[in-house]
Amino acid sequence: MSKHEYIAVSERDGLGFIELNRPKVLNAINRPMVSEIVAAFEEFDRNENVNVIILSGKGRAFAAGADIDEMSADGAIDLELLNQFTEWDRLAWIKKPIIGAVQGFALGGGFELALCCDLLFAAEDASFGFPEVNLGVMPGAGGTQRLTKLIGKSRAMEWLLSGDRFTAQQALEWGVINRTIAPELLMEETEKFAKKLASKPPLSIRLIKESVHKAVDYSLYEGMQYERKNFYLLFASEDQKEGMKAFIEKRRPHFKGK
Ligand code: DAK
Repeated sequence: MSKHEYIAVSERDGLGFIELNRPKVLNAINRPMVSEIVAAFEEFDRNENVNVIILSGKGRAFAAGADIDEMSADGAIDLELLNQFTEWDRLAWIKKPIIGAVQGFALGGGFELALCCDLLFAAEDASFGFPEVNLGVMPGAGGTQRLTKLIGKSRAMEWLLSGDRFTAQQALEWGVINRTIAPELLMEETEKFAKKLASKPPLSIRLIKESVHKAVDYSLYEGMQYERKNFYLLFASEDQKEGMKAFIEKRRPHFKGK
């Protein structure tokens, strides 16, 4: 029996798959599901056979937000004592690249989860939004921060204040997602791209991801110092020796992730 109740987890060909698995409620994210998601990401991050992680949702949604039934009776002090965002924050520390494959709705906490991915591929009929304002609350798992850093204040304001749903096309034009894909090809195309990343030297991929994330928070000069240290660090890897030797010998490199 799977140890997961709310997600499905599998791995093959260097890829780790996490699928949100509450399709009857459009993958509404409840608390045990958050714990399962975070634990699955951390396990893949430690798993030597996995280079890239793909996150998707089962059924007609990626995720329609946090579970409203579960949240409806919460009080402010309950939430403070529960302190569940600390667990959610650990998603930011995952070192391997995460690709989100979004079909159907990505709303509220579901959209916030998507924004924790490094790359987002979406089905042409996907829709994104922050409807929290219509419930008398607001995003609490990074939505106002991550979206604003991604698309700027004006666009983020429109998205967050209106609570409207936006199409995948709009998300693409505003730089929220990387590409749109025909719904029936979403997983196939996402997997193809993920396999390309999985064939690259894993340490380079890891340190590029880390450096890009620093660019979001650091000043340009601090970020460039950070980048430089990571650049130097890669010269301590066997893969750097192999990559450059293979180029000189005009052959394909064999990377080991060391
Ligand atoms: N929670 C609970 N159930 C949900 C749900 C949700 N967010 N979204 C959908 N469902 C359930 C519906 O109640 C329905 O259940 P039954 O009636 O069949 O039992 C089933 O899924 C199918 O939904 P609909 O019948 O409504 O389907 P439609 O196609 O008509 O409409 C919809 C689809 C996505 C437009 C609609 O379901 C909808 O508006 N859903 C709610 C969207 C929403 O407001 N989401 C934002 C929730 S606030 C946190 C992290 C994040 C957050 C909080 C805490 N921690 C780490 C602590 C974030 C907060 C939010 O996300």
